[in-house]
Amino acid sequence: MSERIEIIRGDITRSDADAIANAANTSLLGGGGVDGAIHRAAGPRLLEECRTLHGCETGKAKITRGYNLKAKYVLHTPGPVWHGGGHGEAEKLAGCYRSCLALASEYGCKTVDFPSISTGVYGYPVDKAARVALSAIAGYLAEHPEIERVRMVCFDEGTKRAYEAALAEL
Ligand code: AR6
Repeated sequence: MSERIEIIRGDITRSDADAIANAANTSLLGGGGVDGAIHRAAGPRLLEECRTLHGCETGKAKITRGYNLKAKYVLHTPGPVWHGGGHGEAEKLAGCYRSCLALASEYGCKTVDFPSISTGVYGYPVDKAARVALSAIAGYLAEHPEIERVRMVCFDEGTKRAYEAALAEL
């Protein structure tokens, strides 16, 4: 299944995948980083729909339409804040990827793009996060042929290198 996973450098707000994931917070009411960028690019109707969702637990996901984005759907998932690794961070981070992909399957998406969840403001070390993310994605794809392609859209070169290294280890 790792031939269905790609690592690219780019801006996820420009993605043409069926669905993009958003590294949100539990309020689902927007924030900085990739969350802010996705809300700006999608337009104010995204926040209106998010207000109807009443938040989301860390490690789970909720879906909205994509509005002004090319992507048809946004998969909003609050990643864990890094507290040293002994507080269930890896299981929660894996849950983010699995929950987003389960919603993508349910809504008939064939292609899904992810940002590097939790490795910005939330402080998750990117090498560790990349291994957790890619093993969760690969595990899901092994059981779900309906998802044809998953891309990690990395905003900077260091993040891209970390995901490439983790993909090579799968
Ligand atoms: N496209 C792809 N990746 C991006 C983009 C973009 N346009 N912009 C930033 N990144 P972060 P977190 C990368 O901090 O750590 C928000 O305020 C960024 O370089 O956005 O999960 C939420 O509301 C980094 O590699 O998310 C939460 O409160 C990655 O996206 C909190 O931040 C994630 O960085 C979530 O923190």
